[in-house]
Amino acid sequence: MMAGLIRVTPDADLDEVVEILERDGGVIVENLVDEATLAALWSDFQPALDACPYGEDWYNGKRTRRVSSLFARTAHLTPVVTHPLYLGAARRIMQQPVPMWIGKSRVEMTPTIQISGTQLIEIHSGQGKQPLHRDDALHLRRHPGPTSRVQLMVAMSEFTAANGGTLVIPGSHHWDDERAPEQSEAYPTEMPAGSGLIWLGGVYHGGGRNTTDTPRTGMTIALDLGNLRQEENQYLAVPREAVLAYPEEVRRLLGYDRCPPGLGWYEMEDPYVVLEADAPTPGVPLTV
Ligand SMILES: O=C(O)CCC(=O)C(=O)O
Repeated sequence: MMAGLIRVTPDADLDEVVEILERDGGVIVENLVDEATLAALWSDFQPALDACPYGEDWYNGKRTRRVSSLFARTAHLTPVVTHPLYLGAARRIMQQPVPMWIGKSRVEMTPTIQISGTQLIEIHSGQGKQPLHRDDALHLRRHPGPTSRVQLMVAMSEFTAANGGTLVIPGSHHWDDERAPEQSEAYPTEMPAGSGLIWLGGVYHGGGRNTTDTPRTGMTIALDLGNLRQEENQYLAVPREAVLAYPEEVRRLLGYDRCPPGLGWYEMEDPYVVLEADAPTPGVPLTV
């Protein structure tokens, strides 16, 4: 069996990172988030984490705190979600042109990608291992097949084997839907605060057991193909003012974008115009 995941520096070559991801299903990027951004995120998220109760079921973890709607809680996620190795790899892997006929025209349509789910996951002392799972199973898809999700887990605090660092089975995105994952095949993700684990949606993984007396805090963001339903409903989770605090690329990633040839339109237009309109009201023509 192959060893744990490869580590790269933030200035690694994108081609190399894509090759690693397609082969191993995951990669660790050192220093993905700079210290100032990490501190700003902690300051915006700490009150919500402190106020958050533990999960209520075995899957989400009865000793785990989960805080969602992250783009509504901070305006500091741009350098994280647009990191060249994360967004770059997600675009390269998922935005594959799809050929089709429209009448007698042979055309190719390239899908968009979108932010699907966001969450802080704080695993506390006494939390056991989460069942290993594939996150792209949310879309009830079959494996193996083209990647429809590329996900990031940023270590907000250090991840170790002892404190619940994400368990990953390298290469498991190549498996079919019959082979079951075994905990003995999984490697813990060990990385200092500020580093990030990038993995493909078809990779079996899960939160680890925390046997220490300090919590392990991770922040996950998932990018999915734009023709799939978002895991977390970003239109409900992130109010308009919070969306407007982000630059155009991030606003589009939050779902204000049209996936070719024509998914997600508003009044038959690119939904991005809704963010530029004065006061969009359903059924009323836009005044931009
Ligand atoms: O917290 C982690 O390390 C992973 C959690 C996870 O995979 C999940 O909740 O789906």
